[in-house]
Amino acid sequence: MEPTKYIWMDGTFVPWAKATVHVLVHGLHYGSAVFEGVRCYETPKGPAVFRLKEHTDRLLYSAKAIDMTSPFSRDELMEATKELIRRNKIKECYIRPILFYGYGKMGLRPGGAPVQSTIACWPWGSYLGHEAVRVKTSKHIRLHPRSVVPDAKVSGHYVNSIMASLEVVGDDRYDESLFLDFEGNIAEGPGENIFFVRDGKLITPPHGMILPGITRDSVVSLAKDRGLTVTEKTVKPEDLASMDECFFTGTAAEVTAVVSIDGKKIGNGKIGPVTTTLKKAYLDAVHGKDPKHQAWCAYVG
Ligand code: PPE
Repeated sequence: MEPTKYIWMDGTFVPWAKATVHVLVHGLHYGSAVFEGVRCYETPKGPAVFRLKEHTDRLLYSAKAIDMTSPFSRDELMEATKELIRRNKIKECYIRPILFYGYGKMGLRPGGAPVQSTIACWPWGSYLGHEAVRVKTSKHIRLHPRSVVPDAKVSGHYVNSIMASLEVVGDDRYDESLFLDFEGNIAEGPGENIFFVRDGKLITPPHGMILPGITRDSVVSLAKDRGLTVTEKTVKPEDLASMDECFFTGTAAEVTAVVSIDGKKIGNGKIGPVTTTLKKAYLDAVHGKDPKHQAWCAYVG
């Protein structure tokens, strides 16, 4: 991780190395924190944070899932994000806001622990490391929707994603893992949503078991703008043989082609035309080059 100059912490900007906490913060012990992953891109009008409002809204929605009240409003968090980028004088970066239960209370009822908030940013290039990835179905299932609030981005949930990710570490046949849900349907990657293309039409697993990604939502709009049909429906592993293309979406992963699952090729095993079109559409939109979606770009100024 390449440090930047400042981190926003509880309302003030502190030098990167000074943004520290006590080892007894509640969030460290129990995962009682909520976070976002956001990206800022260079555009013809200067740096712009992609869908900052939607990410900030999701952060505050996630906080509610663990009965946390943010000390800062949506507008304050959005302004802090933009000011952080201005102060760090960075054109493109990954942004990581987090709200966590802090120091002063142990035990499983977090009420009484102070809520702390930080926003950091740093350069983060290719997340999956390849233009096209080979995926392995995890032996772990996506968290049961009744065990957690599945559409909240709670830090503790991510142990599930870590378990799945560790399965492909050191295995040079695979680049990323994939979760099935408790009913055996394809759910999502450990940090990405998934789409399939069959006969020129897009299919993606529905809300309910997944984190409903903001990239997923953007790609659905961009596909519809191009006259493509998008259906949200369950996909079973046995349906994979009939799919022509597959790709992951996510803030970190952007649009990344999936060319095989469990060693079996998807379509001809190459990056497909619909994936290529939507990847370009997404990269144009984040770089402020899609006139229809200017509202997605929060210009830092
Ligand atoms: N599912 C999961 C489980 C997930 O973590 C992400 C984001 C998505 C789907 C896609 O959501 P969105 O970014 O709104 O399109 N994963 C974040 C964390 C990655 C990390 O390793 O940290 C991200 O992409 O920033």
